[in-house]
Amino acid sequence: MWLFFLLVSALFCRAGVSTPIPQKLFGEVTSPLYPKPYPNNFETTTVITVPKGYRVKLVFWHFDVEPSEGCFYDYVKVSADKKDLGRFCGQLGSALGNPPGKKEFLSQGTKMLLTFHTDFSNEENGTIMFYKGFLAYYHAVDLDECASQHNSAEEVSQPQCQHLCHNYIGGYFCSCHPGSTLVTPSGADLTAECSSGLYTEPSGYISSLEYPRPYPPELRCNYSIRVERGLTLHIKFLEPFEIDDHQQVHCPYDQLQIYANGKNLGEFCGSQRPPDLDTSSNAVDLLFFTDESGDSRGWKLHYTTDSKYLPVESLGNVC
Ligand SMILES: *[C@@H]1O[C@H](CO)[C@@H](O)[C@H](O)[C@H]1NC(C)=O
Ligand SMILES: *[C@@H]1O[C@H](CO)[C@@H](O)[C@H](O)[C@H]1NC(C)=O
Ligand SMILES: [Ca+2]
Ligand SMILES: [Ca+2]
Repeated sequence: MWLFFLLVSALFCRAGVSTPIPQKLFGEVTSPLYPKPYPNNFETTTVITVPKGYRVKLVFWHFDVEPSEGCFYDYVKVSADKKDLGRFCGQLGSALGNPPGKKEFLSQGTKMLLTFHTDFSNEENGTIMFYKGFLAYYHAVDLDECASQHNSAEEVSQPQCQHLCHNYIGGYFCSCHPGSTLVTPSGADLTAECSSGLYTEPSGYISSLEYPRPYPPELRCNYSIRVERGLTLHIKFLEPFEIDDHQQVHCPYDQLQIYANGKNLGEFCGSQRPPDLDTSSNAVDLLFFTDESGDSRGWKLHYTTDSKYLPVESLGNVC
């Protein structure tokens, strides 16, 4: 039903009201017939859409639209986030009208609208003029969700991280200060498609999907080990261990987080195996998040238990 609605609205749009451009990372928008003179009595709105997690950046490369006071006759109007970013006419480099110059237009959200409007003629002092219209290029730029968190003036309606926010190209994720419990990262459903699940045997192996071949993109996995009270879990990672990494930023793309009794034992990535862990706990969760790209081989661990009397521990604070 929903799909049907989308199809119908797409067809309706193509019939002339507006032209949605399918989500792409870059592209161009021109006036009709560009670089030939544009038609009179024309109005169209082009909707540029980029994927979630990106914003639209647009620049005019050629601009030649009938100039007028207040751009009353012919104009290009740029808008985004329900705000007008300007109404333009004239020629790049000319003082007549209001040409956009080399200005870069940037949206907050994933959409930018370009309305092109022309009146009934292109005449000046009785001479018919030929204006070529415009050529603009756009591309998707990363939205730094973590920066907008510090800048409350921006009206990005993103769920925000309570503790640490990590930006990456096309998205972001939240994490906790070490020693506290993770509340589901914003926007991330812990999906079940991870062979995730509950491990209750006293020992076993757990690995990322497809290991040792590259793991899939966009995972939100939660592997939980629960053994009887009084038993304590040991975890040893095997070779190869490989998770997408960054030289300056700590695990911005993909990461494996380990929690024991709700306490964060660390966030791991790169090609260095985590140390052998004596968790002093009978409950361990491994959260594995991946972004949309990469070809690292993943991880595999062997866990064992031994019995040791454990003091009753309080759980970490929810962050
Ligand atoms: C039209 O007339 C105005 C003033 O009469 C003049 O400034 C302008 O240059 C003329 N434009 C053209 C294209 O001849
Ligand atoms: C992971 O799964 C365990 C067991 O179901 C649950 O207690 C824990 O809260 C989950 N972690 C997250 C971050 O959802
Ligand atoms: Ca005109
Ligand atoms: Ca981002």
